[in-house]
Amino acid sequence: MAASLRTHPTPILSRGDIPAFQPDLADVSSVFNPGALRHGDEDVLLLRVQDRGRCTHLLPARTRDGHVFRVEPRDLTPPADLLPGRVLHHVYDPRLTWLDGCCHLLAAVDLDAGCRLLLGRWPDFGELQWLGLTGEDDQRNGVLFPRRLAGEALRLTRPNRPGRPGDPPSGSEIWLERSRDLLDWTPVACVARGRFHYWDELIGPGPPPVETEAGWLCVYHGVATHFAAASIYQAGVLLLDRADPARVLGRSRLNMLEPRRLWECVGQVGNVVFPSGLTVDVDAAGLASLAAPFRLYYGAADTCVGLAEGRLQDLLDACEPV
Ligand code: BMA
Repeated sequence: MAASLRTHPTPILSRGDIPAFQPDLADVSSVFNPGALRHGDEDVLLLRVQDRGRCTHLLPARTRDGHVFRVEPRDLTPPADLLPGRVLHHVYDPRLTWLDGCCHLLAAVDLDAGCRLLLGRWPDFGELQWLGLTGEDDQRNGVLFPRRLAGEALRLTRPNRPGRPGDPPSGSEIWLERSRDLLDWTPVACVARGRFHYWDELIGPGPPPVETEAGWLCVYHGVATHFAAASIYQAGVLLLDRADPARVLGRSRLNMLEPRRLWECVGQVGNVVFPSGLTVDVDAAGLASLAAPFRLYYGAADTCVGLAEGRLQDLLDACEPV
């Protein structure tokens, strides 16, 4: 039976935690949707920070316990002219994955032409190396698996399709894709579709899949739209086959996390919990024990960062056969 995740009663990071090391970062509006990675005995985060011009900045942070953070006075946002002939408006919602012996990330990037995914490497958590767009499809959420299968890297994405006239394109499918070079991707299979009328009508991948003996545990976000009357962002989980992740073994019927606390319901965008980073100890082969405790970092109301905790077994228990 699905259990909801235990959440910390207050935000673990809010705008007052952002150091004012450059003028635009004095008194920022918000910090939310961080990417996260376990490295040694620390969690390394890449925070999405919005200044008062509603420009996005990416700042690193570290924590040992998930509560006390050192936010580094470094802005890793790429320059607006990174891609020849195109203007980058915002780079946001980075998902960090340890792959090929290095931290890699996929982030959403707003261009004039729409939203794309931008690939980066973060060697030794120093300078971020931006490697380019991973295609010209409109995509907002992309996350790399932490291991190649048969030499091919894998990712989950959320293709955006046109919505109602005037609305930004959005997505109600999660796709598995494969690639050798991490830039050129080929769709493999649709692994989840939004369930109209229920908690996850629109969906997108969240933090990197976690490999366990039972399969890949993939936390995702779902949006209930209530016939366009609301957008309530929640989180649930998918279970994909370990050897063939195109095979879907399970999915949570109930959400495991939903906006309930005041700071999750009220903010820049109300009623949002947006899971973006999950950290857990893994063995040398990248396998996590189902008994392992995890930390799930999530953006709350596009304003601050919350923390949910549990054991991987809780995620597995929430999955019902599909
Ligand atoms: C999604 C993304 C997230 C954001 C969420 C709620 O579509 O754009 O960055 O947190 O909406 O506004």
